[in-house]
Amino acid sequence: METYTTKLNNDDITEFDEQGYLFIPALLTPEEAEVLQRDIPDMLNRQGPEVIREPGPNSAIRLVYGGHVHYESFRRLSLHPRLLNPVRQLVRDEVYIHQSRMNPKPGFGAGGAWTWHQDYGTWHRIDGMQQPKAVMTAVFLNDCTAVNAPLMVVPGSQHHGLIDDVAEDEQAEGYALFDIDRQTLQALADAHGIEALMGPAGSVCFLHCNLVHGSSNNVSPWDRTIMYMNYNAVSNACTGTDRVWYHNNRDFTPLVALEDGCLIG
Ligand SMILES: O=C(O)CCC(=O)C(=O)O
Repeated sequence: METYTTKLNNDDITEFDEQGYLFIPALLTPEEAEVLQRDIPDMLNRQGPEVIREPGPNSAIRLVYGGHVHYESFRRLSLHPRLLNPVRQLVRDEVYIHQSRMNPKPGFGAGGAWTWHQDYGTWHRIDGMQQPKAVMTAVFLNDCTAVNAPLMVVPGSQHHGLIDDVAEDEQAEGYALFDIDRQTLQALADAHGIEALMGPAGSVCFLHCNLVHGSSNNVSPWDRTIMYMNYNAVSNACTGTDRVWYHNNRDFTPLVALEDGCLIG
């Protein structure tokens, strides 16, 4: 099978360093995506504190943390060489999982918006991550299109470093989100534009943890599920201990990749 396999080329790495993200459509095959999709209903039925709901009367599920611990399929995904090896190349270090979370973004307006933010803001201010040497991987579990609230990014915005937050928004219990103010977003978007990440299930985007990103609510009838595997450099292990393991994993053991066929073998 010819794939992007397990190694990025220099152009890929340059693109990531310049743009703050690298999008690889269909990095996982439809069969591999299907293996992951099978565990979505069970994840959505979980009752633990790792399940975060939308605020207000809506109560749809906004995030489910810790899937790489609770499900064999996602454990294998977290160690998949097509994710793990590129991430190592991008952070230039061995990595561990800082956290994983699934955002199901359900249709018919139930899946809420994400205001513009950088994930490093929370990880630095709350989890004690010292440097922005972490990479988020967004693994599409559904097709992401123009109409089902795709993830949007401001290319190159990671070069501006950690942007002062306006407020910590407690829009979902247990999940701090440091919004970016309007003036800053306007300037960044005018300078760099905004890109929507779209592709079939199995596509993967590697995102710099300081990249400004967000999404609108999903008014389409189609769910837009993305699994985020968020890796941190081992040399950059978090010092904070306030948050539970599924927000701020304390096991910094360098991850070892499985075989390429690990999801379907
Ligand atoms: O999946 C989305 O639409 C946005 C999620 C997000 O920004 C995040 O989890 O930090």
